[in-house]
Amino acid sequence: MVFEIFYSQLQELISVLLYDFAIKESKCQHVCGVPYTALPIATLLSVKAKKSMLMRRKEAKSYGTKKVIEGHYCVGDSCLIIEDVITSGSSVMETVNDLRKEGLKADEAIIILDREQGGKQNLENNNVSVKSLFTMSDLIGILVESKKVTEQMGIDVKNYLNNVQAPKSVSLNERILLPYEKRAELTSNPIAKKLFNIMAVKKTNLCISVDLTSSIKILDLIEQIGDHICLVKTHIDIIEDFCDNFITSLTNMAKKFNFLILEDRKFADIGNTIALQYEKGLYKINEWADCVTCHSLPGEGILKAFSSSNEGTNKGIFLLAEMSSEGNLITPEYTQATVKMAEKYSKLITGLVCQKKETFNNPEWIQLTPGVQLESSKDSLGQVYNTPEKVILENGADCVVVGRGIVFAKNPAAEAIVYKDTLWRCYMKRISGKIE
Ligand code: S5P
Repeated sequence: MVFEIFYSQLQELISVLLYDFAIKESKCQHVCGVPYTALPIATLLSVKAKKSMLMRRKEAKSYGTKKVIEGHYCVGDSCLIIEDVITSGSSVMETVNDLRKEGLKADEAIIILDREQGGKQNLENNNVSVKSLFTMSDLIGILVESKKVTEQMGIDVKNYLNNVQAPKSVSLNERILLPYEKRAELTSNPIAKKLFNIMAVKKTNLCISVDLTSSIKILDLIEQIGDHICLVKTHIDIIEDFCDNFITSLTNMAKKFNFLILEDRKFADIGNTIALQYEKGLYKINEWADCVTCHSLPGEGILKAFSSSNEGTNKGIFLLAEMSSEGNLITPEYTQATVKMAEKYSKLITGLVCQKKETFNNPEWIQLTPGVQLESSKDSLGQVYNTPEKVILENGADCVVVGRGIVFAKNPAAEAIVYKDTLWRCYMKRISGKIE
């Protein structure tokens, strides 16, 4: 969109239109252009509207004041953000965050062109109202009408914009601060919606990992702790006396106690094999598991396979972005590539299995974090345990996996209550924003 600065008449016309459209009546004291392409138009508007201009540096100076926001302002002043184009809204959000850190009110953004790919919604989720001079639909309509592009091209562009939406985002702090019931409203994955709601209603974010090899013992354990959990995580292939009745009993318990079932199969093969492992064989996982875990290692084919297997059904995937075990080979680049892959298949994704809050900030997904016991420790085979406080308050976990900490406790039912209460207290503290 930077082209407008190459034509002085066009620049003047746009600044007049923007001025009449949104600045004339505004009571704000300052304007601030999103660096760099909106700086020229923001300068023109600041002169025309006689409002002082603030300038946001993308990198703070390494000498002098080291300020990120330059200009004359007082805490509490309001500042209008000017941007040329929005797609996801993330550039506007960076400027908003820096202005807010200075104590300025930055609650309105004026945009020349909204590409209608989710940016407006993302900004509104962050309490920034958006006014755009044009939307992409307006522009395409004008181009089709004046026969500058064909009708078919107009339809293709609109379909593209509908299909390629920016991931929903709120600032990192807000993902962590938003209560589960709010996130249930935001998410587009049906299993994430259910799980957020179950956590909110039952007041538990405890997932039990029932790593036992006897079906009777598993059912007996769940009968004791069913009221205190939101999710049961199985490794179906370790059960020595597996039979279809076990699945019937497990799914009946899921209804009775209102929890979901996650089969921790950690799929990691080519798409075709995944489809067979998911739907066929002894376990027919797709018939009873609400969601499964899956590695991103083989590439997108794995998610395509689940997409077609799950067509028309309400299922979800937890993608492994990080692991809890010592010396695992996952690198930061792998983790970020996994998050990118998840974004492309956002509707299918219930959440990510990961260890750090920085891993993602999409509030639609659930951060499932294993490797948790009441004391930090390790087992003899590389498992690393963090405490409930650490994983919820520092590391951003939304739903916490506990296995042996409960399963092998002297009194699993009593221990489940201790975990549930501790984890819930940490979550309540987190959403209150009172984390030191
Ligand atoms: O990174 C991971 C991912 C998973 S799903 N680390 C893990 O430990 N898990 C699983 O969580 C693991 O397969 C096991 O079933 C559970 C942790 O069990 P615990 O007994 O160590 O609490």
